[in-house]
Amino acid sequence: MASRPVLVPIFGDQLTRTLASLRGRAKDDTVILMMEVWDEATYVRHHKQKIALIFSAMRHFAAELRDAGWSVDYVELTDPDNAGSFTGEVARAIERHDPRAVHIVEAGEWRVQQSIEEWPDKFACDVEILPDDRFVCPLSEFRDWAKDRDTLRMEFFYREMRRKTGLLMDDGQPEGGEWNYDSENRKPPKEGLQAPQRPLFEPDEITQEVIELVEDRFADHFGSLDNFGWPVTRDQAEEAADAFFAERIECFGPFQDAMVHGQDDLFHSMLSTSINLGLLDPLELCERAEQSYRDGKAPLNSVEGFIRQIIGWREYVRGFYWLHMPHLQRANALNAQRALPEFFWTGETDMRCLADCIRSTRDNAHAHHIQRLMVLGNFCLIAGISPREVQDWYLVVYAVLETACERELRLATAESCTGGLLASLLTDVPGCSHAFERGFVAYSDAAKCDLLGIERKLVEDCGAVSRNVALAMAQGGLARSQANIAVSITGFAGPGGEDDEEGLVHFALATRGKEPIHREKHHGAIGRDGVRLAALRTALGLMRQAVERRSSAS
Ligand code: DLZ
Repeated sequence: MASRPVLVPIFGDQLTRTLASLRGRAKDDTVILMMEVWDEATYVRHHKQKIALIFSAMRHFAAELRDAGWSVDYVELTDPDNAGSFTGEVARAIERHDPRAVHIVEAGEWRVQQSIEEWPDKFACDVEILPDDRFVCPLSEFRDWAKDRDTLRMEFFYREMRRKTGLLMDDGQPEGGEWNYDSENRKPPKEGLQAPQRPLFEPDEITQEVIELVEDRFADHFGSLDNFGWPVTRDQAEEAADAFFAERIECFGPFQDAMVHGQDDLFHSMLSTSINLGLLDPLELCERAEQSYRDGKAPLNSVEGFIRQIIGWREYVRGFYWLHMPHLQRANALNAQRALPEFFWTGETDMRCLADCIRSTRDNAHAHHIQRLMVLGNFCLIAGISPREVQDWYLVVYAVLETACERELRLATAESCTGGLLASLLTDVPGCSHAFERGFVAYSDAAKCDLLGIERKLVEDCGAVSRNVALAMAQGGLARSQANIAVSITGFAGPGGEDDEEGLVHFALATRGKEPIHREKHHGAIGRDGVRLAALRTALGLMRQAVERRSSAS
């Protein structure tokens, strides 16, 4: 490589050779960076199969890129110098390669996008964040569509996408005269209905190694690795798609709402993991589905239903997510507050449909849309289960408190701008209450001094939102509690005074017998909710690192 290259980080759900950051790039001027990082694998306690699938697909993709002549710098989870986060790893790669620029495709998750938006300020080289153009509807288009509507009906959005792509259109009208054929898609299963087995892929050496890694490092995560058979390469994903179009699409529509005990997937395509990782192109799949109909191999109701899942629901949920984040994370329009029943972890319930869906999720790391929405989702809606708890089950969270419980650690919080939100989050988790020792809400300067014993002069000299006050808050929280670990938050959630930097937040972590740690974040004017939510995430991240590194004895 003659001159300073461009560094192209590729995340685990960007495994596409035509990714915007690779398109048009010269191989001898590019270093691709792929990173297995602890933060991603543990920010929620992902299902074991999900971690194994992503790491295996990443390793296979790296090998495929190298075979094609790309230079790939791949950091494994077990690398002793692994920094544990995307930002930390990009920083290390910048030291190794001295690139003239970093080109990154925007993240699929708000949390990760927040961190990459900090890169231009953090790194000395140019950073270019490119739109992810693997979707039919760019986010700006979704925003325009949503702008003047009272209600955002998926069905109307879907019609726009049909018009835009021309899929199943006939001279400007929907093929067959209707936009939606769901009324034909609710057939009960006939006695003895048997779907063909979808292809399961025997783990090769790479996958086997990753499975062992996951068993070793993530032994206490939910789910089983016994049935791992997901496609981990583009070739395998295409084979899975071929089998769906040859054997199952015909019955997919009619039996879409059916469930048969012992046949977890029935006629569902099971292609979403490959689409979401980037191994399959969603539009190509829709075109193949349409072709099956045009060739007389699949009925219109099946094909329309399949296409609606992809250019309708998938695109709509993405647009809705970005439109409403970060508020969506804590939204609870029906004020549903009931805790998630214990049987969601064990599958032990007499309600057979629920037991089947939970067992299937544990064994396969997957629930198709009928299991997910019609059974699990409907149960949670009717029972008034807190949406946050349901989301956490899907993502399998609870990391901080569970680890603190296991290690018999006690936590304390000292909060200013988050006004007790962190304490509230830590008391949301049933069965772990004893790990949370106490919370101080010290919003005013006087409260910081009275409750946490901070000297008034320190607040006057440094300002309430400062490194020194954050450190003093965390140390005060530790001194005035029985906790082993205390975290503090003080910041400007905005809108504030002229001199206040909106979105600036200082954090500190105090651990008995250790030097306290300070962190500082500049979130910018992302709104009061946005700053507070981002602050919660950082504080939880600090706590998680602390509880994972400590046992109660230390
Ligand atoms: C889900 C996941 C996991 C478990 N681990 C990694 C990882 O170590 N490295 C990586 O590049 N991607 C991982 N992913 C997928 C990311 O979470 C996903 O790319 C981001 O959430 C997108 O914003």
